Amino acid sequence: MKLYQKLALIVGMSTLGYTAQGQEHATIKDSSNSIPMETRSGLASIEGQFTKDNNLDYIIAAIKPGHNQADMYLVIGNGDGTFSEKKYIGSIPANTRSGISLLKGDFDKDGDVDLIAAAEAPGYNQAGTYTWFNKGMGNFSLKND
Ligand SMILES: [Ca+2]
Ligand SMILES: [Ca+2]
Repeated sequence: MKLYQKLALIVGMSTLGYTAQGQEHATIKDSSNSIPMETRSGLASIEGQFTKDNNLDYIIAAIKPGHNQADMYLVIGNGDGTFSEKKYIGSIPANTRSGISLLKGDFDKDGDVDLIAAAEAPGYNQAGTYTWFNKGMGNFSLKND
């Protein structure tokens, strides 16, 4: 095979989403889910059993474009590697250039997996930490009532 033929093959494979070594590399079209995200900002995700149906779910959070807040979304697992449509959980204050941290655990011991989210508070040199209580089936609230 001549060099120009090899190069054409490599270019062709790249446009199909394959590298020359055969590994796949995703394009945005391959994304199973996407959320709005400020350029050059932080992103966080965590897996967990947030809906108590034995199908693993995940939560993803990103800085909302043009806003000093991080929006969090629950993506509910179908149990076969696919996921349902994302569901907006809520937001926390976050600097547009901040990173985000997510933790999970049943912090109030009621059987539902809760969420702790933290990010740099806009205008402060400190990170705010926010506890979101799972009311069951992935409905979260800052109030534990
Ligand atoms: Ca689940
Ligand atoms: Ca709980």
